[in-house]
Amino acid sequence: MKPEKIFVTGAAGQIGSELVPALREKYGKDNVIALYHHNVPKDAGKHIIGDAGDKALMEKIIKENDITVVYHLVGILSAKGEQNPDLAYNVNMGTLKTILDIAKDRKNAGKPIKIFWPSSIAAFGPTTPRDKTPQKTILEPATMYGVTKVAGELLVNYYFKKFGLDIRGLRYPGIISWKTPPGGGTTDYAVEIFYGALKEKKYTSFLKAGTYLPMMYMDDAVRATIELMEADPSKISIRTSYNITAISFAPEEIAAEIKKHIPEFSISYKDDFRQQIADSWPKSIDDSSARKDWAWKHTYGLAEMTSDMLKNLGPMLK
Ligand code: AKB
Repeated sequence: MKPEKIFVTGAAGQIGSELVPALREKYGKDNVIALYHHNVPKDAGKHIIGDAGDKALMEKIIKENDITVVYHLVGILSAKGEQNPDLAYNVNMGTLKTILDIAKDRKNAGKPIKIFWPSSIAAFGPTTPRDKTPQKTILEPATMYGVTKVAGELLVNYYFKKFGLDIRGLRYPGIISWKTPPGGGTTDYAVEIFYGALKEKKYTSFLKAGTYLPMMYMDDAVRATIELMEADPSKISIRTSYNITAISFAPEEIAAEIKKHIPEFSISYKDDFRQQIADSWPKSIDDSSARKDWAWKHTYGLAEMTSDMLKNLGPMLK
């Protein structure tokens, strides 16, 4: 069997920068092409610099490299999206439609492409039940980012039903990682707090104490993404995007966990516009469909994640 030929857009982002090496490890370094917009890392490997909204370029890359799998990770996150809603709409919706249309043409030409597309807990909104948020529930987001996630979910489901494209998605919770910092999200406090703890032994949270949000360590997020894409299509009962989660905590709880390693650490609070976004999102998620359909299981709890973050980020900041 010919190896999968994989194309990853948004490769410099928080998830892309860890998913690309994981895919290269699994499928071979020459079989994974990364798309960078401007931030090209030193160890970029096989890559192309360009804009995911450039349809002609995307078509050329996919055709010339006989791409069979696309991880379309390009996107503007929640907080940045509220500061520039037009940008969030154009980037998030425009690039997704471009990739889907190319995949449709390729399928018609007998060259099907499997696609991964990330949704988010931002698809939910203030009218959604906030505890153990079910897979099927009210989707009335209060952010432009969330609007693009709901519209994106409906669009990928439409292309699956109407054109038979194999598209799979996850509603990611906040992702915590040490290799690349996130940018422009509401859950980013849970990463920034580690920088504050290690550099200054203090951190001012832009979310209030008591703000619970669903979260996941990057190792689990990368594994979930690859496991979903490797699952037999007969196991995939949800084509909009799967609820997925690992842990739920509030700022004071992660601070208490950090304090176990750095006793002098202290947290203070000064909330900003991101509080309103966080207040519109679930506190915890019911991901039983993912657990049942393709055996999703997280491995990192709050304690394991905190010690791994401190162990890895510490030397990087020296
Ligand atoms: C954000 O905070 O915008 C993202 C997300 C939950 O999708 N991390």
